[in-house]
Amino acid sequence: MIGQDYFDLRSQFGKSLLSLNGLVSDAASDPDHAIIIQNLINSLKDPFVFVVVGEVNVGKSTFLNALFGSDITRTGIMPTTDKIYFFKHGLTERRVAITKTLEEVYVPSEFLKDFHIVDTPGTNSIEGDHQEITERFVPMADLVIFVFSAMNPWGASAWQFLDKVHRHWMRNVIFVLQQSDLRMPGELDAIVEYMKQLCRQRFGREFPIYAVSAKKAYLARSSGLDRERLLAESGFNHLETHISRSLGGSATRVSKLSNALRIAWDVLSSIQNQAEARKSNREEKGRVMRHIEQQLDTHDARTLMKITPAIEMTGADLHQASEELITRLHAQLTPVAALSSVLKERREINGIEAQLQDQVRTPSFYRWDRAAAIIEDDIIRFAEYLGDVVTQGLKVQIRDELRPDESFWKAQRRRFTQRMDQMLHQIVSDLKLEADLKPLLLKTRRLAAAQWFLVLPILLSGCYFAGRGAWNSFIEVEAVGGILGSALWIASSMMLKRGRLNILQKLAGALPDIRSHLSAQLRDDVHNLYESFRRVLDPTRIKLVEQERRQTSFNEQISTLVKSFQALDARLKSMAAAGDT
Ligand SMILES: Nc1nc2c(ncn2[C@@H]2O[C@H](COP(=O)(O)OP(=O)(O)OP(=O)(O)O)[C@@H](O)[C@H]2O)c(=O)[nH]1
Ligand SMILES: [Mg+2]
Repeated sequence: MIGQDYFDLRSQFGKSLLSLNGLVSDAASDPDHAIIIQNLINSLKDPFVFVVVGEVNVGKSTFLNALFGSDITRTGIMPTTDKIYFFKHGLTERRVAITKTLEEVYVPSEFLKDFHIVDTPGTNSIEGDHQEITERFVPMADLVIFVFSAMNPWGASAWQFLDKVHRHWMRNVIFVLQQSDLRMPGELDAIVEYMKQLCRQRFGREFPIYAVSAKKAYLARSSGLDRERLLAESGFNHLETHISRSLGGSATRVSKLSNALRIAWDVLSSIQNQAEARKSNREEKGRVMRHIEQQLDTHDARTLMKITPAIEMTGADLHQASEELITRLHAQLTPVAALSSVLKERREINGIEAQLQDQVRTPSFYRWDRAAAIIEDDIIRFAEYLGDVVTQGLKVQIRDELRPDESFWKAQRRRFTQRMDQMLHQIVSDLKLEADLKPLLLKTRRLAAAQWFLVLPILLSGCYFAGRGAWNSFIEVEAVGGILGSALWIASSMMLKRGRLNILQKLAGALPDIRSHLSAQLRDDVHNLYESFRRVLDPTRIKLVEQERRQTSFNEQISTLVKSFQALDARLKSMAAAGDT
């Protein structure tokens, strides 16, 4: 196709402009940008204008049909072009008379989207109308094709017409020596040479001249039979190469595309700047977000540190209560107390767990309430700080979400002290002090009963032998009683000692236990409160990540466009250079 290179470049440019258009709407940039780009896209559609001039019957219309492989000028139906026909693309075929010498013809041929064709009557038939063509159509033409018949290229009217063409537009003129099939090659060469000479004499310049046979070219294109040979003989190949090159290198077209590209660059740069600004804005927000995360960790640790002494003190309370309990149990868990328990059990262990809990709970309650107040205070102050940072740094209004109301804090305090209390209760009950002591009391009481009711009668029966002076028997009986009594005493003492030791160990073990449970609980509570700030910030965080993702793809699109604009620029420059030479 004629001008293929130019059209390729133009369609590439068109695609780039469409991508740019996409970026413009994505970036929600200046509304003018969309209009500018739309205008640029429309301007690319500007078709080339070809004007054909020549004497009657030299084959102008046939030439046009052959050039575009289409029977638009209908040489068959209307052999003589009687007025100026301006061919344009239309969805249906339609003719609009503009003046009595000019008619616009709309034809649904694809190539007419890119080329507007002006077919003119023979210069020798319209002497008076030369002016309309030279003044109206030649200046708008990208190419003015002067057609001469190879049979007689010397008709005066075409040359006189050329005299009237302003020198400025002469650079767009080419000569076509039509109907070349009617001449021998040698004759054609001589004619071409002579025409060149004539041009030099008459206009002080030469025009590109191509000897062609439109008849053969049209046949090649329409019938397809012996296509290559006919096309080669038609001389159209050279002519088309020349036209394509001159279209691509057309100074007006190249500068038009270059201007369009420059405008598109401007829009792209402005979008790029906007993207840069958005990027630094987002990065700044990212920094603020990271700062907030750090602050959350720091404050979380700080609050925890403030209330850690409460754990130590609760530990100390438990320690003291345990000491007191141990002292009391020591007094009770003796073999003597066991002996006296036979008549009446005075050793009291029911309720020792509850006492232990009460002893720790009373001061702790006050402490945990204080700790809850410290937490509340810290959280409220952090919420204030966070509200400021978020408003200023992230440009988001979340103050209300950050500030829980009074009822939240009441419930929070109650839950907190309750949980601490429950934990204390759980740890003390898990010691199972009473459950351990009960069988010990029972066993030692039984051992004591055995001493009273077995050993004492044996010892007393010794007196009977002593009264009779049977000292040997006395000694034997007393020895048996003594041994039995000592054995029971030792057994009871050891059992009680083990019991005391067991209690001691359990209470000693409870101390680190309560510390670690309380710490874990506190850590969780405080952490959950600070964590709720993170949750409030989640939507903002997600938005930032999403913005970053979109921005990355946006930047990729920008750099793809930059590359294609650079490639277009390079091609336009080389086209301009080719046009200059
Ligand atoms: N042998 C030969 N005849 C041709 C060629 N081109 C056109 N003709 C014939 O020349 C005659 C004129 O062709 P047109 O294309 O109508 O010429 P035109 O210059 O448009 O004529 P007007 O519109 O009357 O000025 C027709 O009979 C064509 O068949 C060619 O390349 N070789
Ligand atoms: Mg014609």
